[in-house]
Amino acid sequence: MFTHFNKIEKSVHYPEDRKLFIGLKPYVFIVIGIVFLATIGVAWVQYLVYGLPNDPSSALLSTAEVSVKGFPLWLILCHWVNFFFLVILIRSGLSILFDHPRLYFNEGCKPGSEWLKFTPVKVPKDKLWTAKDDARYISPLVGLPGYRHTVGIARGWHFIHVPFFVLNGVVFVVLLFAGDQRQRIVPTSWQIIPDTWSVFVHYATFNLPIEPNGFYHYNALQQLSYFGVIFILAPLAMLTGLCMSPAIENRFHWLPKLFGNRQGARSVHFLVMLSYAAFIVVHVSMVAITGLVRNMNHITLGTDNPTDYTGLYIGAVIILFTFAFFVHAHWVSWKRPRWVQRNGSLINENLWRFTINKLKPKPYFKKEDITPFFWPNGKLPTSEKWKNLAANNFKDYKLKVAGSVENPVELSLDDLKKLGSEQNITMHHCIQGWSGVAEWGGIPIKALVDLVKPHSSVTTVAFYSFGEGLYGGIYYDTHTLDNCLKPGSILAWEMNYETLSEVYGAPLRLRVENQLGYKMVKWIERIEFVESHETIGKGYGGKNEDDEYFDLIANT
Ligand SMILES: Nc1nc2c(c(=O)[nH]1)N[C@H]1C(S)=C(S)[C@@H](COP(=O)(O)O)O[C@H]1N2
Ligand SMILES: [Mo]
Repeated sequence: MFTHFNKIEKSVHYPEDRKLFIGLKPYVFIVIGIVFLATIGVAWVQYLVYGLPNDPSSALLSTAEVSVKGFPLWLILCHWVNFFFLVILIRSGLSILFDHPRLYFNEGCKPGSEWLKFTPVKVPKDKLWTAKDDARYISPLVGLPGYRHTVGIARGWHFIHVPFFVLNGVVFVVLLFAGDQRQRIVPTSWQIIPDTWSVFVHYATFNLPIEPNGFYHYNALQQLSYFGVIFILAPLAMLTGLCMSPAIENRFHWLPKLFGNRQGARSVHFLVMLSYAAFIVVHVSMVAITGLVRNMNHITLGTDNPTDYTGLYIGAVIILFTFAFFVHAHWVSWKRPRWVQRNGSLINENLWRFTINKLKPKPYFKKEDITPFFWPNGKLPTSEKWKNLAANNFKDYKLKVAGSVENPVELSLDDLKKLGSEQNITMHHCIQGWSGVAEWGGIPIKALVDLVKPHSSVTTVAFYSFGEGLYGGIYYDTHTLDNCLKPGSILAWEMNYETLSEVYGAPLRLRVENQLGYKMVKWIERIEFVESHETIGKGYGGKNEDDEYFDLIANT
């Protein structure tokens, strides 16, 4: 069954303990309870005390003078394309979530402060427990691709489809407003609010309201739900998605503030997904309950025929196609993972390289913002060389800087400190989803560049670690020279005003603030200036890019 995993991969992706666990903070139950009481509870009180309100849908039964009838082809296509993308985004998103199965509203991600977690693990205090250790298994029946620590491929699927999901939405909204279909969805009077409530009271108390024919009219609640899904959920999904990008967050600090902070945005992104999922369940149920055959003709053929099964068959074919797509996507994920990585980069790298990758990080955080917790990640080096250096407080450490340069050098920590230093307080964005704010002190990479004088053909800087990657072999990563010269790009020997500790990357670690965490090599052994990342390792730009199909440019 797991022929696609070798032994090491199996131990990472298919752990012994695969139990699903859902943990909610008690206050979340109180919030859910209040929401429940404020809606269904109030509906029942109204029903029991005052009786059922008038059903506003009775006014919608006459279809004689309706001007907008049925659904044009563009609307039908956009609807199904949207369905298809939404399922991909939800399934791949869940796979991403389970790589850091905790959701917070604070930016430090301290274990125990999460409002929701999908892990039974209590982070141990007496031993090193990294964010990678903390990743959880998710069934491939639910997540795309599922299993444990498959965030690279999951992100591939997610981000390949995001631009098309957005494009489909833009096409839909433009055509909606270009013609008269907007009248069906966009409310024109505040009367929609009390009408929606009346319809809701009917549903909540199991008194099915009058059902207008959706070919001509939606009831108020239906109209408002469709409006909300299109004009509230979709923009929220996009906005909260943008907030999680290190390149964007670092330049536009006000953006994640709309949701409190980056983790607030991540939590809202998840809640938007839940709302979409809930909408799909209710929407599909209602389609089935209120005249499946007729409704399916509406949304596949654009006809209003209560007996013709063609619409139902077309719908079934679309759903079968979606299912077949996922079977294929899972096969591709394991047999052709580079395909996912390559297409992800074809679309997104080109999109980002000329846009958000150019943004310059801006200083923002203050001393008080430093978070009390900062997830550690990566495998401590096990080499004798590093251990011996560490035993002597890295006094004998020499950073080698070479490659295509005029003036290769070897520098001790003291030499480096003489060359220059700066201190920055920044937010770290791990690909897994967690973040943390810390102070970093070290030498601007620019000072090194000025010293070694790279040849004009150099485009890329490679940083090699003393430590190994998850699947063995030296950990390394590359950055464009351009990103190494951005504000905040430093080699740090100091964290939170103390000497960088072993766990966090001693003697030196990288900070390049517009990138995700995996690009910030810890335990740096040497630096090489090169013409292209393709000549190093397997040629994808870094250890995780080689082995775990991560992105070369990590802006999102
Ligand atoms: N050598 C090495 N550097 C590494 C890693 C690693 O596994 N090995 N992990 C990276 C990842 S995924 C992250 S999020 C950050 C974590 O830095 P921290 O331990 O300071 O939080 O280090 C990065 N640098
Ligand atoms: Mo990370």
